[in-house]
Amino acid sequence: MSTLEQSRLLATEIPGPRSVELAGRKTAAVSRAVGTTMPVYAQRAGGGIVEDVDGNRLIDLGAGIAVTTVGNAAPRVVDAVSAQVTEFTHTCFMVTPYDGYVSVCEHLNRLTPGSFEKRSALFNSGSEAVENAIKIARSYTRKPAVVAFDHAYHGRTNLTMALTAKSMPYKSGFGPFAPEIYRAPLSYPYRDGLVDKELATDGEVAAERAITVIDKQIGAGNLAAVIIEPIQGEGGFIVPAPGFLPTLRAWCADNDVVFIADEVQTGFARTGAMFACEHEGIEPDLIVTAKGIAGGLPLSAVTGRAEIMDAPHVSGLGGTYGGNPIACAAALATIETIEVDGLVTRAQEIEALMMERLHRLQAEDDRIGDVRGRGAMIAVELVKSGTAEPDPELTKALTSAAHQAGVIVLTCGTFGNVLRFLPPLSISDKLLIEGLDVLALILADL
Ligand code: PLZ
Repeated sequence: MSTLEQSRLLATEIPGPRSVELAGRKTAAVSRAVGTTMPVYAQRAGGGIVEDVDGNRLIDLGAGIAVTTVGNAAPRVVDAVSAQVTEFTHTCFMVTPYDGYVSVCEHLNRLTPGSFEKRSALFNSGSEAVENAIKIARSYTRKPAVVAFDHAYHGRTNLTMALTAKSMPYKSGFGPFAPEIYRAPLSYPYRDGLVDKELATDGEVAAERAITVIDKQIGAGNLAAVIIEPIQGEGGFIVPAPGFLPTLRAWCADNDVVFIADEVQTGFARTGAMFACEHEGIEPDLIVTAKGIAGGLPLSAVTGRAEIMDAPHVSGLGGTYGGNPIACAAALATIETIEVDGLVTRAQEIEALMMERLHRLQAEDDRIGDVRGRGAMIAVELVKSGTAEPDPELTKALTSAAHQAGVIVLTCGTFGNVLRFLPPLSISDKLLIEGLDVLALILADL
C-alpha cells in the first residue's frame, strides 16, 4: 500500500483492456444477478486510491460501501491479519474459543453508547447481525412484531428483505417474506418539508406520526422491536429531524419495546462520532454493527444491554464463522487505528470540507435539491431544475461520467437520485477536493 501513489491517473480508457477482458469472463462465470457499479477490476487500494488492473488510479469516494473507513489495506490491519493468519485461521468460537473474539466484544461494549452493563455476539455480515438482533429482541420480549421504517435498508436475507423497504432491486420476485414486519413513516426533512414545515423541522412531530401508526396498527403489546438506521444509508442518507430518534427511543423504553439501532453503515467513526446515535444523545438497547468494524474483513456484531443479550437460551446464537479469528484481529487493529489516529476528528474535518463545497455548488445549481449527511457520510439529492422531482437519469449520467473520469462515486435513495460520498478517512484533502471538482465540472456540462 505504501507504494501506491496518491494521485488520480487515467492510463487507459475506462474500463481498460484488462478490465474488459475480466468483464467478459464475469459474464460467462458469474450470475448476472450480481451487479457491479462500474466494470473496473481492482488490483490494489490504499489511502484514497483504488488502482485497477490496467494501471488506472481512481479516487475512492465509496470505501467499498462504507467498509474501508480506516483505509484499504490499512497498515495496522495488514500487520494484525498477517500475524493471525500464521497462528490459526479458524477453530470455530463455539468449539475452542479464543481471545480475539472476547477482546472485540469488550471493545464493542466499551465503545457503544450507554454506560449500562453490555454483552456482544459476533457474526459475519450486516444482514446476519440484523437477523440476530431481531431473534434476541423476540426472545427477550416474547413478542412477535417488528417495526422498520420507510426507505429502510437492513439486508438481503429473508428476514432482512422484509425489513428493507425498496422492492427493486432488493426484494422483487424473492418473496414470500417473513411475517410480522410492519412499516412506519420516517422523518425525511427534505421531502417532509414539501408537505409541512413543522413536520420537516420538528422531529417530535414526525415521531408522533410514526408512533400513532405503530400504536394503532400493531400495538406495543405485540411489538418486540423497533429497528432504525440513525442515518439511513441505502435509503438516501436521510438524517431525521432533531428530536425524532429521542422521541422514538423514549416511547420504546416506556412500552417494553427493544430499540435497535442499525449502525452497519453509520458506525465506527463514519459520521464524525464513533456511532451516529451519539449525535442525538440516544442509547439504543441493541446496536448492530458491521462494515467499518474490521477494515474490510467480514465481521458483524450485536451489542446491547446484558439482560437482553443474555435472554436467548445457551447455544441459541452462533454460526460456524461468526467472529472468525482473522476478522477479529482486523477489528482490533481497526479500532486501534480509529482511536490512535483520531479518525473521529478526521471525519468531522471531511464533513466541513465537503459541506462547504457542496453548499456552494447547490447555491449555483437548482438541480441540487438537498445537501445532507454527517462526517464522511454526505449526499446530494438531485432533482429536476426548479422542482423537487427526483432526477435519477441525471444521477446516472453524472456517476457514469465520474467513473469514466476516474472517480468512484455511488448512488442511493428510494428514487435513485442521491449521489452519496463515503470516502475512506485515510483520503487526503487534495484527492477529496479533486474528486468534488471533477463532479462539479461534469454536472455543469450535463
Ligand atoms: N444495514 C444499514 O447499509 C448494507 C448493501 C449493498 P451486509 N448496505 C450495503 C447491497 O446492495 O447489498 C447494510 C446496511 C445497513 C444492513 C446492511 C446489510 O449488511 O453486510 O451487506 O449484509
